[in-house]
Amino acid sequence: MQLLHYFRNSIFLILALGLAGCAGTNSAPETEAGASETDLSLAEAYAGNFYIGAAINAPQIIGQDTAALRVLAREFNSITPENVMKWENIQPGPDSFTWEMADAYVDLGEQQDKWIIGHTLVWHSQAPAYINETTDPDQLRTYMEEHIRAVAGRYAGRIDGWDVLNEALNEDGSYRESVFYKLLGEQYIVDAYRIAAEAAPDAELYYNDYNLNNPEKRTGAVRIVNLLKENGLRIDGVGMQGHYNLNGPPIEEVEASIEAYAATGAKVMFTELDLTTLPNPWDLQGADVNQNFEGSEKMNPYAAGLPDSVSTKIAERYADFFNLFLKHDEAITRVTLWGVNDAQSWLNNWPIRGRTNYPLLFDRDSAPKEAYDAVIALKQ
Ligand code: 9MR
Repeated sequence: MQLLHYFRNSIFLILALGLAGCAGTNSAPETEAGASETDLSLAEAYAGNFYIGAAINAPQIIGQDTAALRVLAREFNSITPENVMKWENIQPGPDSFTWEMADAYVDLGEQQDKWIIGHTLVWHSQAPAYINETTDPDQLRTYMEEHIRAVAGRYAGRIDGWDVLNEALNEDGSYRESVFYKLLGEQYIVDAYRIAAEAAPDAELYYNDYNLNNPEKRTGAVRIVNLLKENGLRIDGVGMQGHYNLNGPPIEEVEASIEAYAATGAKVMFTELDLTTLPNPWDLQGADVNQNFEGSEKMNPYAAGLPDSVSTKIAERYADFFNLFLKHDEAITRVTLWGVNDAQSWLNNWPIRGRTNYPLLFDRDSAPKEAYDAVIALKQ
């Protein structure tokens, strides 16, 4: 399936290049995004390497954010639902499902011929109260099984890859004490992947987490992959979320994790890439995390615009990461940005609400940024 997508992309690329050649490129019309139509888009430029994805939100799914949708159509060939498939949104009660937005998400992906990701089946966060408040292991196992069968089963053959389990590890590589782990132990992981494989036999199945560059957490993720393999189960890839900043993590740490996951035989994906450009209160020496930083100018330094020097720093950091991804493109099958444009980014509201952040490749008007140019330039 994935090969087929690559093949289709390559054909598209050859056609596009052929047309460009015939038309004569000098008078190329400008697109809304500012790029020339005969320039390669991100998806086209990286078609031989890996998918280029974006997380999309509700206004985009329902067609309200038209500028973002134009960029999505042209620049990306994979999508992830930022929020609409989370448990509390899709199954708020044991017997109630709200399929509308998730259905619209998959329809959009099919209309635009995207590699469609499902996010996420089992996660301690954004789970409804009836899950978090369960105290009976059998009841919880049944809830989890019904949820995976219903959701993964509904989109079987349409969703290409599922984040089956999300963020199940602590930073030291041990298992997070989620309600699932507390009541069911490690077996819940084995069960989740067995059920997902049955419900969506054609979808790739992933483990997804943040800070997977961290050596201790890396060990935990490798343990999960091996646990599944030892149980005769399928795990197709490890998703490194990639919520990074301008200084950390070190590229070498990220590379060591790519190599460790690839060595297990799993594909590697960057599933939620963004680079925060704002200060983090937890990085400040002696900062009181309970202090309220909302509205603080010190913590929101670029509210009126980004200085060129910082824009260039972001671009260089993106280029460093994409160089690394290209170096490991045999293992890496997808790089997904956590949003189409800066306006949409969760980082405007985390860890402090209401800031102006610049973490993605397109600006608030969905125009390509210096970082976009830097990423494209690696393929020219
Ligand atoms: O970007 C998402 C934000 O809009 C939601 O409020 C939040 C809680 O559901 O989740 C954010 O996305 C998270 C993703 O699902 C899992 N990894 C971390 C992402 C950023 O918090």
